[in-house]
Parts: sequence; C-alpha cells; structure tokens
Amino acid sequence: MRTVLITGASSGIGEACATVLASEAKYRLLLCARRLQRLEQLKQTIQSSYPNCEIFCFELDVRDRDAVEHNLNNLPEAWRQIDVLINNAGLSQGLDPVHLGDTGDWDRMIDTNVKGLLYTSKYTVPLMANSTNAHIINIGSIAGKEVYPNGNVYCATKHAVDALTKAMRIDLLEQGIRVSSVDPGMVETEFSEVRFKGDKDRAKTVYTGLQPLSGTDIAEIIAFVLSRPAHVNINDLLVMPTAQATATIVKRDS
Ligand code: NDP
Ligand code: 8X3
Repeated sequence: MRTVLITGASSGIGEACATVLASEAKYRLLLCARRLQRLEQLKQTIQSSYPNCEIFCFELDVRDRDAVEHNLNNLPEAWRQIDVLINNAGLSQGLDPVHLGDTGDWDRMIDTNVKGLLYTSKYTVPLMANSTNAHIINIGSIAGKEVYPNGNVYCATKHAVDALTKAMRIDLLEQGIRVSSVDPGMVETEFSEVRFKGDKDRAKTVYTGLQPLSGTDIAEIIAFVLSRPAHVNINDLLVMPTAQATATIVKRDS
C-alpha cells in the first residue's frame, strides 16, 4: 500500500484522483483542502464503494505556511510516512489585461499555485524519507507551456510550476524521489466558476460546443504515471481535449 497525499481533493481533478486511486486498492489516501465537509462527504462516498480504503481528511489552506508545517508535522501516527504527493490545489482568478488586473487575484494565484505548492512539498519530502517508491506529481497546465491573452498571472504561476518540477527533479535525485508534472488543457471542473467568481453562465461558455476533459480523464493518467515501474519516470505529460489544439485554438460545434 502506498500512502498518497492529495491537495485540493474537495473538487475536480483532486476529487477524481481520490476516487480513481481508491478503486485500484493499492493506495491509502490523505485528503486535504479548505472545505473539510466536502472531503468528509467524499470519504463516505468512496468508502461506500471501497470499504477497505483507508482515508484521513484534514482541513488545510496551502497558502498558510504555518498551517502546512503544523498539519504535516502532526499527522496521526499511522499517517506519518507518505509515498506520493499530488500537488493539485490551485486556482485561477480573473481574466483581465495586466494593467486592469486585480492585485488581490494575483496574490491568491501566486500564494496558492506557487507558494502553496512549495510549502506542501517542503514539509512532505521529510515524510518520504523511508519510502521505497516516492513520487511527487505537480499539476501544471497548458498555461505553463503557453501564454494566452489576459492569462498573464495564472500563466506565470503555471510556468513557475513547470520550473519547480524541473528543479525538484534535480534536487530530489539523490533521494530517489520521482518528480513528474501532468499538464492538462481544458478540464471541466469548478475551475472556470472559480476564475469567474461564481458566474456559472460565463463558466459554462468556456466548454460550450466541445468535449472538454473530465477530472477522471486526468486522474486515470495520474494513476498511469504512478503505476510505472520504479526505474521509469514520466517527466512531463501534456494532455488536451481532442477539440483543443492550443490554449486558445479550439474547434466548437456550431
Ligand atoms: P477545482 O476548482 O474543481 O478544484 C480546485 C481544488 O483546489 C479544490 O479542491 C480547492 O479546494 C483546492 N484549493 C484551492 N485553493 C486552495 C487553498 N488555498 N488551499 C487548499 N486547497 C485549495 O479545479 P480543478 O480541479 O480544475 O483544479 C485542480 C488543479 O488543476 C489546479 O492546480 C488547476 O490550476 C489545474 N488545472 C486545471 C485545468 C482545468 O481546465 N480545469 C487545466 C489545467 C490545470 P477548497 O476550495 O476546498 O480549498
Ligand atoms: C487551466 C487551463 O487554458 O484556462 O490551466 O489555462 S487554461
């Protein structure tokens, strides 16, 4: 059994990762996010299908350095060795040109997508010391490979994730910790609702006339990356809907 820590497991890709990994009966799940109630509900749902799947949920805002340190240093005894970290917690806020951008949005994206990923990694790596099969998967994005109009700060945070994945692969080489990134294009989750601050209609238009990826599509790919033999590392995996050629060029049914 490998113990997996998933950040941002209360929704979308993180939630799907928990469900898919539980179905494989090879993983114990440590789930965190700010919405603890959603995590507890997910735990119940998963355990109603997979009663033997061990799950521990805790509330965590990855932007809070002290909370990340405290929670990871004070996990229950049975959960103090971690084999897999899925750095998934992240968000986009707003879609405006730089000179009109909201600085609060910028702070939330940088603090969550970059600093949150760093804090979680820093305090998880020591818990991987006794693992014989340690693996960190960072969730990047097509936005970490390209820059698109008004995507400025979100794209910058995902370019930073791309750089940090490469850096962590170098820094953690001696410890034998594999580091991969999985970089999706459009995935229909709560992502666009969060970007547009609850405007569900605007969020829906992002996916109108095409079939986006689902959280499960990404989770199945993550399960594949994790399932490679210990001597094989998938460094970087970019995955797009068939109807999406680049960040902005998509084919929609008319
Ligand atoms: P969702 O909005 O559905 O899920 C985001 C998750 O991140 C939620 O569980 C949320 O939990 C968590 N989260 C956000 N802020 C924090 C925080 N400060 N501390 C802890 N958890 C936090 O979106 P997705 O599933 O789509 O997003 C997951 C990842 O995938 C993100 O990194 C995103 O950038 C990336 N991505 C998404 C794509 C897409 O098209 N959807 C494409 C490419 C990459 P809670 O609110 O409970 O804290
Ligand atoms: C999310 C996908 O294209 O909105 O990372 O940046 S995109």
